[in-house]
Amino acid sequence: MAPRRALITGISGQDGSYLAELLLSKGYEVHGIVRRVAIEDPEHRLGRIQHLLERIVLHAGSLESYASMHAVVRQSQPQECYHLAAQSFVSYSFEDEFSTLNTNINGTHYLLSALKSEAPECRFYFAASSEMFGRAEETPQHERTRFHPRSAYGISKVAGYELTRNYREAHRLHASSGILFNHESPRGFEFVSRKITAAVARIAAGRGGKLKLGNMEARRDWGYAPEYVEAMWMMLQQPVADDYVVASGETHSVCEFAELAFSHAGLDWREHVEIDPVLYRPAEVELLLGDFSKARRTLGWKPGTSFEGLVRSMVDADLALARAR
Ligand code: G4F
Repeated sequence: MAPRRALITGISGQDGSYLAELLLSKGYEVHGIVRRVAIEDPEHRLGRIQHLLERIVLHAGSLESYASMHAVVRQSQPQECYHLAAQSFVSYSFEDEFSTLNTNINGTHYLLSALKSEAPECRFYFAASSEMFGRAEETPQHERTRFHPRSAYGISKVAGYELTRNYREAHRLHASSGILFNHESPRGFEFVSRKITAAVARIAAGRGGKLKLGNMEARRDWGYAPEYVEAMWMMLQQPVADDYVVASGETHSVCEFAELAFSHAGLDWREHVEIDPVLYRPAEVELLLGDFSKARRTLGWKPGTSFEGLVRSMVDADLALARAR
């Protein structure tokens, strides 16, 4: 039997690389879309998928161009499409709302439209986000909790979620959204989790310096990224497309994250962390906590890594990196 063919946008990111590994392990033919500059400079820009390059097919394309999305879909003829690419840094979305909205909303629309015309049987996954809940009206948040996004990023994800639902209802696409809460790993430096664990390793290695953080009272529901990509795959194996919250079901503050990370390396966070008001966001999402009972019931998915396990494994990975330098 011919292998199933999957197309991943954002294949060079944290989730894309874990998802590519998962699909390859299941015997899929994996295609990915990356920017032309990445194909020309794989060593620097494709670091997370270096080890997969001989086993996947990369296409040059841009979320900003309908023509390029259409061409990649026509050429690759995917049976499953995972749309993970986005401008995904919430704080950057305050600096440039226009590019965040353009890339994230148009990119999703272009891809859905290309699938509708060139591969209408393809199953589609949209990477929605708990940022859509924003100033949430209820805790924990579930699939029916009203959205109140607090950033251009959150707004762009609500639009992508609605586009996905509309293509499901109006054009009969098998299109699902995963409303994923924060999910981390030793890969990916951009978010507060890795910023903290990398600083812990630097300080533990004697290279000093203070760690500057913004709002340490914000609370997030953090899980382990490789487990979350399994939920994405499970969604596309369902006979009927639907939307699911994927979360750990625990909430912790940034301060608790820092406290645990520093103490795991035998350090006291209070001696090494400074608050920098510049890092505060104009509108903060104060509290996220996900109710993943629908994913557990329907997909049979549940998280396997505790908050403590996640933080410790990220610190250990960064300590090992620092030692190897
Ligand atoms: O790690 P963060 O930047 O992640 P954030 O904003 O929650 O977004 C992440 O999770 C979303 C899912 O809910 C994804 F959709 C999104 O793409 C991304 O993966 O910030 C977490 C919290 C915030 O409250 C922020 O204000 O940490 C606070 N924070 C405090 N100091 C900081 C810092 N965040 C960053 N990035 N850097 C700081 O120095």
